[in-house]
Amino acid sequence: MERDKALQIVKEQLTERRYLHTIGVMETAIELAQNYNEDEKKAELAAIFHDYAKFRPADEMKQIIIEQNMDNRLLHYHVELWHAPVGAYLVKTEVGIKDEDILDAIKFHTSGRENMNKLEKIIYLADYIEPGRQFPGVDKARQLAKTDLDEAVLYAAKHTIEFLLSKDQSIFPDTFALYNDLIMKKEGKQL
Ligand code: DGI
Ligand code: FE
Ligand code: FE
Repeated sequence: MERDKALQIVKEQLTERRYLHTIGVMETAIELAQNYNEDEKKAELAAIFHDYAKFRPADEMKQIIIEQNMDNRLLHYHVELWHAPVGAYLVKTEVGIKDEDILDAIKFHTSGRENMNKLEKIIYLADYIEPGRQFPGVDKARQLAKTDLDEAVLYAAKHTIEFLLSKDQSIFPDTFALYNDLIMKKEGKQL
């Protein structure tokens, strides 16, 4: 699908602010794809559609999670997590994107997971560091992203966990799985 067509479709699903965020994620994801030898077109489309379901009502997302037999742990965790897997489903059924790599990158963009592939990491990270993001530490993440994809993803996972801890929020286990996975791979390299 052409970029302009994809942007036109997603624009209808989003607020102006969230659309600008999406453009930022798209540009960042393409840069990361170039830097780390990933398919630029897949990165572009995954980024454009990553927040497709962001404004769907919680009831609708809950119903889809149940009816489509998705990971039912999601229902016990924060509603903010739901737009990622539900987005992957809706991008497939409503938009007609069938590429499983793109759909997985959308599905895991919020929580992350163990053993993420390169495209998943790129979307996860682009979402965290796109130019519109402003929070303490984002520049460090942007710097790491230039030289070491895993280090940058680890930094994002770690700081997301810290952020959620500081707000007394529950944390989805897959985020810890991502953190542990990258920390252990790093230890493995050092030992
Ligand atoms: O959709 P975006 O805002 O662009 O970014 P995102 O998909 O990474 O979602 C971020 C939101 O989700 C942010 O407010 C933190 C929240 N979040 C991510 N993982 C968890 C979580 N919230 C809880 N409670 N638990 C999580 O594990
Ligand atoms: Fe999101
Ligand atoms: Fe996003």
